[in-house]
Amino acid sequence: MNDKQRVAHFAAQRIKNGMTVGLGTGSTANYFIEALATRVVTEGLQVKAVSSSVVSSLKAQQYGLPLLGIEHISVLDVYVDGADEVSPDLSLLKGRGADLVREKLLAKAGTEFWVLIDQSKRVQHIGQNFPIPLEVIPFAWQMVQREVSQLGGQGRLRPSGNGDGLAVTSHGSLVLDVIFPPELDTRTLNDKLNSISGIVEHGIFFGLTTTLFTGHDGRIIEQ
Ligand code: ABF
Repeated sequence: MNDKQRVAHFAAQRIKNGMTVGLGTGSTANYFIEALATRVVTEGLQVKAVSSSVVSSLKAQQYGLPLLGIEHISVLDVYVDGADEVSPDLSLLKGRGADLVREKLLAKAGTEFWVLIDQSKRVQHIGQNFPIPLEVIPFAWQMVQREVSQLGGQGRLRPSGNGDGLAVTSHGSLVLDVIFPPELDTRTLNDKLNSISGIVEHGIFFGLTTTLFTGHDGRIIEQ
């Protein structure tokens, strides 16, 4: 078992009967979905699940987890997801998989938000290893780019997976990946990005994590 699997199994053991659980997206979230489904099948654990992406919905269905449509819920007991970067104040960078909107809605709807990572995701500051993804309304992308450049950001539209066009999210938005000057602190950047018209959502998750579980050399660190 690798650290991502171990941390996902650990978190799945924390889910209690009757909970409504948000399912994240990515390899760690996949391990969590699998571990949770195993408990449902083998222990008769009763949960309702809400998914953050089509891929995770398919995964949940494959394992027989009962799913609610996101439009049917306003709160969750817990949202469980991975991250691309986690800084010491438990701010996150997410969204390398492009679909940010559902992930942030579920993270905010969760009474708790559990973040599952291995040690490779720890950074000193958000944006250290990856640009910040901004999901933008297509016709506004140049206006958004101009506004972020006034903050010192350098952005480019994300190409599609096969490289012959642009990445388009499931909501029909484009993704502008932006490198900001490292001296811009996460709170300030989060506030500024929240206020720019044309940005549907962005990849900084500030002040949302309630518990971080890190798998590190076979151990789980909880904070
Ligand atoms: C998606 O998957 C993204 O928001 C997050 O960035 C990433 C984490 O991936 P993994 O668990 O595969 O490392 O949720």
